[in-house]
Amino acid sequence: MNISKNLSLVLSSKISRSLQRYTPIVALESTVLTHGLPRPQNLQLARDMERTVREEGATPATIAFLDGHLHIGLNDQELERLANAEEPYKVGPRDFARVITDEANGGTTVAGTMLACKHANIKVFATGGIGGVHRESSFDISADLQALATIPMIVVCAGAKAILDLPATLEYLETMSVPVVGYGTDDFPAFYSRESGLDVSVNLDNPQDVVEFAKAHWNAGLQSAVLVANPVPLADAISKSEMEPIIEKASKEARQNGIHGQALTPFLLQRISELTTGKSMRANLSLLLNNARLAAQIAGALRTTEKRKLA
Ligand code: PSU
Ligand code: MN
Repeated sequence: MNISKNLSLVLSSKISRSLQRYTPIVALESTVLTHGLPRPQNLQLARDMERTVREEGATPATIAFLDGHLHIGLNDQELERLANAEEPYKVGPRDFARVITDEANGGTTVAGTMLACKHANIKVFATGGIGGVHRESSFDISADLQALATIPMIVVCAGAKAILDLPATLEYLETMSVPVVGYGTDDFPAFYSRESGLDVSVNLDNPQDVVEFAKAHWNAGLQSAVLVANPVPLADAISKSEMEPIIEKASKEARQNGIHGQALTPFLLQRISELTTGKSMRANLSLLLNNARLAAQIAGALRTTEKRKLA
């Protein structure tokens, strides 16, 4: 183990330029590539998400560890390396030291990506679904919630993954002062489904309003994130009643096989994809792109607001 290792940030040339010129940036996580999706869909998705962000006029920053260095923005060759890496780490905040000292490759979770954004001063981030309180064990609480509680940025997701205890997850977010913005909805989205039957904090339906809301939140002295919950596009949504028995079945299998900790979320996502013969994966891909698009629009609105303030 190399004990003198510090965090080494590697900014891609595009991200360095964008930070200098103050143009909009959207961070993208990479656990979804290393642990959330199978090959080759993972690499395809990574490229599609980056393209979607660019189409909306922002610069994508996929964040990941390569050889123990924290990369902010990957070029295509690096994306490919990550997507095909052998036994990559799943890197949340507590795994930073391990991936650095092992000089390993890893995909950053929502929480890990947020920690990276804090170092790189990136304020907008798109993901699929955040982690939360697991159903089987109320002690299995994703570090994503802790990161949302302490890192001030705008995180766009399609709600929390439906495999979770959603009421408990929302309670936790309330305790940690994380406002949940329903994007064009009063109902907290449940990842594969557009609705969960649970309330959001506020319903906003355009990027500018999201930015103003976030500014008001931070100006009130809070250091927590603003979570934007963007429902999966209608064409790819799966109803709650269709998903629930499948989630129950996958959760039961996880319990029977003693799967827990970091392995639980990837196991459930994969089992659900098998049980729905790929339908859940299509919903997953669709919502990821939808979130990348919205995050890019929000990043654009944020830059406009800040430039106006500077002028
Ligand atoms: N959303 C997806 N697929 C994923 C994840 C989210 O559509 O693979 C990942 C995220 O990186 C999230 C992580 O941070 O799962 C949560 O893992 P855990 O529950 O172990 O904290
Ligand atoms: Mn967990």
